Amino acid sequence: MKLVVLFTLLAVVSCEKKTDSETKEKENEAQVIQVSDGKEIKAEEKKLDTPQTKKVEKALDFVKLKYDSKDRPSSVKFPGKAKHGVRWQDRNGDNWFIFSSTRAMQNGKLQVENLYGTHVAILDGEVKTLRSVKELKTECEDDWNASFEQRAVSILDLDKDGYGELSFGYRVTCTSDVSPNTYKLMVLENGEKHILRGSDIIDMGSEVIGDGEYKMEGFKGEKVLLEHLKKVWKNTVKVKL
Ligand SMILES: [Ca+2]
Repeated sequence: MKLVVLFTLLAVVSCEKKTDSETKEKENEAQVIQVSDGKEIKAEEKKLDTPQTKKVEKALDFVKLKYDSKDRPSSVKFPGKAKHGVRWQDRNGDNWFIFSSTRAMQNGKLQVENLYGTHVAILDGEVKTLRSVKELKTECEDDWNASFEQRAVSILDLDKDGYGELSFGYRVTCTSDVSPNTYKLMVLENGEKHILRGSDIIDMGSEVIGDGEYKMEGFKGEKVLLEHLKKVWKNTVKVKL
């Protein structure tokens, strides 16, 4: 009789252990299901916009997309008139970056352009402006000019964190003769801006002016982004006249 009780007790304990084990498996299954569910992932990712958390979460695929202004939703707002744009998908959703400009008068007659860059991301119908960049006409007695550098544009995900990195640049000048322009080259990632700011090099054939020196701003150890931007600087800093 005692043996029967002992076996019964052992069986109960064993059964309880098995039940614990099964429960753990079910929890694991539930986690897997949650991670596999695209909607659940998106709901989680909407909260993930801090550098501290973005590295540890599962990333959506970064994909560069074809930009077509006809596809651009009316909810993508930007100042002035669009000059061109780029588009990509990443963990922020459907990303649009619009290069635009407005016209401003200079010295009462000549028209100059104010430049704007606007990064808008759309996720599950929610529209967010992640970063705006602008270069406005400043006080300038001579000719003021600002223009985007098309050769500097790239969209990559070099650090593989699921957030696209948009690089672009523009030149600004206030001068009445031929002299180096201020050159600003930047990379935007998930609303953060890292920039190289300096002056460009003018190649006039018989003479080259400017040193192409720059200073770094906004870098906090993003080595891969800095190295990329340095290469872009080297490839785009010179202007041939
Ligand atoms: Ca990235």
